[in-house]
Amino acid sequence: MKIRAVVLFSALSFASATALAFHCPADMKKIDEALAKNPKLAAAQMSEVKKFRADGEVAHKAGKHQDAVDTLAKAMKILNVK
Ligand SMILES: [Cu+2]
Repeated sequence: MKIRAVVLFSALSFASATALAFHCPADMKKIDEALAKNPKLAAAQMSEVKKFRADGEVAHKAGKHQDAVDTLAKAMKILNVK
């Protein structure tokens, strides 16, 4: 019974880590698409978006997917994309 729980738990945490790993590129794509449309943003907002986008990619490549998703979410909030 205990072993089952451990197996189930590791399967679940693996699945969520994998889901997050796919989440970041999807978010980056949304940000890039929004940026390609020349959104009407103040210069300060635009530089924030670009910073969050870059930081998110760095975190993603470092394997810190939760950090990446959180950072990319800030950029998406400014761009008003979901
Ligand atoms: Cu990631």
